[in-house]
Amino acid sequence: MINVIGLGYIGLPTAVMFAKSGLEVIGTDYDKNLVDLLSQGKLTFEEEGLKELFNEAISNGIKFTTEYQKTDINIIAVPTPYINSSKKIDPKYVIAAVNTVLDVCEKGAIIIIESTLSPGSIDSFVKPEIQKRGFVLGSDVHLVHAPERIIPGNMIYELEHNSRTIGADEPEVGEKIKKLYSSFCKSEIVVTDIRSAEMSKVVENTYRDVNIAFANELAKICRTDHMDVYEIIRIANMHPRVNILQPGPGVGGHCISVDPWFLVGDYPDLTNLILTARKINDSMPTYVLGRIRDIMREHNKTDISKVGLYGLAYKENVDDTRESPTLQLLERMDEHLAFGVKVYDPFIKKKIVAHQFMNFEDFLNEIEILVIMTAHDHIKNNTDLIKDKLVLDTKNIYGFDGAYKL
Ligand code: SAJ
Repeated sequence: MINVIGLGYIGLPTAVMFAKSGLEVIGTDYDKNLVDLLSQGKLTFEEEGLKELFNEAISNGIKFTTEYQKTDINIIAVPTPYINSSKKIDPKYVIAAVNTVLDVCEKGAIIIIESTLSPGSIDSFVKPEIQKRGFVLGSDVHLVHAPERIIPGNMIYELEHNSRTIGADEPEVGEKIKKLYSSFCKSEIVVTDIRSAEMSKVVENTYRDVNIAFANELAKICRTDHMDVYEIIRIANMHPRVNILQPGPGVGGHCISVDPWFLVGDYPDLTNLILTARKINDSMPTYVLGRIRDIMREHNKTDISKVGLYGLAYKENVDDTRESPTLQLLERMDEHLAFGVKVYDPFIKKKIVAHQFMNFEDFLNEIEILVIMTAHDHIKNNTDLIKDKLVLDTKNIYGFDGAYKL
């Protein structure tokens, strides 16, 4: 039996995927409310294809509980936030989960950590915790790091089709877990040591952050000298060895905007490029604020409450608002005493910020300047409704000639 601990964005899809493949799965989370909802067959977030998979898992007998299970396979998928002041990882949830597994697990159990960890975390935080409790690593308990790689919006497809990494310091344990994941993963599964697995995960997200920062810096350069950054990127990308990403209003989500900080926190003297990239991406919401101010000035507008931000989610077609550029922008506005800006996102069904509208047309009726922050298909399919607005299109989705860009 597999006990999946932490039923959030990663744990839940992983648990249902194993259950769909016919394995006995129990999902554990300390949030009783969440466990109750899942036990009643209700999903806690939206994700393409998740509902069908969840229903299949239920018919295959998946159970949800707040209790840790006595078993030999334990998968931990709890959050790993970073400490804002030191930029280092905060492993407290992983440590707590490991300790509770140790309270109940069978002798010889395998603990698989899926949560992202900074390189060396298992050696410095997890192993000492296990040894302190008198467990012998490699016989009483075995450790594996199997970092996830799935992208919100396409999680289910990617769970099956992305290759993945299994980090284990005991090769035979690595091979056993590789076999376990191949029950649903159709792609290559690489077995390596724990530290390389930790590092490669953080490197993947840092690579993307640095490359997005390059695109964002180009957008700023091009704006200064009235060049079209999108045209320049399009042309440059025709070179066979160039692949520039797209500029945008900032980098959100719980991965790309977080993981590079682990490297900065651990190697402060060596991370010039990575730190600069982080700063560039973090500067983008303020940059958008400057663009809004330019447009207001150009049109002699002074009323900030006539500005509407479209999109609260951190990226297109998801309902996830963690670290979202729009939330970052609202924070900046708040600091500058610019209150009253209107907000709308078709994916966000709960009020989470002031002046948030639940109906698109009501929102449009209240505003003169529309700032597209998230490229949901919804806005792409409704461009005819925004023709009479001044549009700042930070995602370059809107072909209309008069639209302002980053
Ligand atoms: N973004 C840009 N320009 C781009 C691409 C993205 O501004 O050209 C922005 C997005 O709008 C968003 C942010 O970056 O705000 C991050 O979005 P994303 O879609 O690039 O990635 P995430 O954070 O949703 O998921 C990433 C993925 N990692 C990589 O692509 C290397 C995913 O595979 C990981 O599983 C996930 O992080 C994770 O959990 O680590």
